[in-house]
Amino acid sequence: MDVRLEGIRHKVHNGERLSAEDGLYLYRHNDLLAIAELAREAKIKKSQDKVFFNVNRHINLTNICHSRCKFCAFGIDSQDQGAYAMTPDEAFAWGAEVVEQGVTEFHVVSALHPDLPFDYYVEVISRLHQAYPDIHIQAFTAVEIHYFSQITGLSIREVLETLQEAGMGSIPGGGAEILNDNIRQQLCPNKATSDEWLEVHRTAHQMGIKTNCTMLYGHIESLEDRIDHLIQLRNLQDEAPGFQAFIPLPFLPENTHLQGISRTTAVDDIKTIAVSRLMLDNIDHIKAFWIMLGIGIAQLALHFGADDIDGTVIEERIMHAAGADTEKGITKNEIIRLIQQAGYLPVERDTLYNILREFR
Ligand code: V47
Repeated sequence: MDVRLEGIRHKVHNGERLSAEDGLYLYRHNDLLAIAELAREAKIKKSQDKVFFNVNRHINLTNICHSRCKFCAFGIDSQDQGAYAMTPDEAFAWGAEVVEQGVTEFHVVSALHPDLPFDYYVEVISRLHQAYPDIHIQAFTAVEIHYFSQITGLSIREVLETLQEAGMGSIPGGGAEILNDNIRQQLCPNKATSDEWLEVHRTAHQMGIKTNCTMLYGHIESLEDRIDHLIQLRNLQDEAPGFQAFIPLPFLPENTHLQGISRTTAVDDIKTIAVSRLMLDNIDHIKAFWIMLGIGIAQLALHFGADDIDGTVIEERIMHAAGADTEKGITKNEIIRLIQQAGYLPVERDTLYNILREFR
């Protein structure tokens, strides 16, 4: 009998918090099915047999970025071929064209554009919100919010208040990468530090704005760094609750400055989902983002603790620039089928996890 694993099992059964050492032990453990069993137990306690999805459209306003993170294949210079910045009219049209398809969320993220003023972003949100007040706008990662504060001189709270007034409903989880400044210095020195990223989410939560959180893994970080990242998210959630979902993002190396690094393996992806479910006892949802994991692994992830499979997405760009070979969007019926086939109950949700419809 594996005494250490039994100890962890005991904690999971009793709803006790796992330590950093427990998390590392699980990551290094080879009995995938034992880990699955524990993570599934934790998932069932949170969301029973439900697996959530939503119908959303990603709107990536521009790819012109001064940050140029080494892991990113999306951001480019304004002179580079393929550089674009949507006008507010174009951004509006991009959203408007899918409204008939039953979209309940616009997911708006872009890049750290060197010249576009904050007013531009406020205008885009405001126009979408005024025309479609019932569609939730999840917009701008903490890194973008921090950048808006830098270019305007407004505080983080003031930036958030302005966006909220314009119609922003919640904040996505991007830009977290790995919350370790040595690693950020190597990968993404020109954007928010770990503390700055956490501070944006802390402020949002204190204002009652819900947010998500992510972890970019499978590049230069160690397993210890990943566990430390999870614990920082867990600590913030204890201090100022507001994270709705955690989304682990496997690094896709194609077209990036880190091309010598191989893609993560299926075992690593699945373990990361399971360890996240078990470590993040205070975050309700773990999202298997099918765009990055691939549909097959995303489906398997539902047996390893994930209870959300993101949405229909409709035209994703950031991950496809980095070699994601999945479709740019899938239909609602396909999502329902892949959740049902995995033996779970598909539940269409809105951005704030209100249940819109169950597909029994
Ligand atoms: O912050 C960039 C990551 C993030 C690559 O909140 C890459 O519901 C892998 O955060 N390989 C943006 N990852 C996307 C994001 C997101 C996606 C879906 C749902 C939600 C949510 C958030 O994408 C970036 C960065 O961590 N990223 N380049 C790459 N080559």
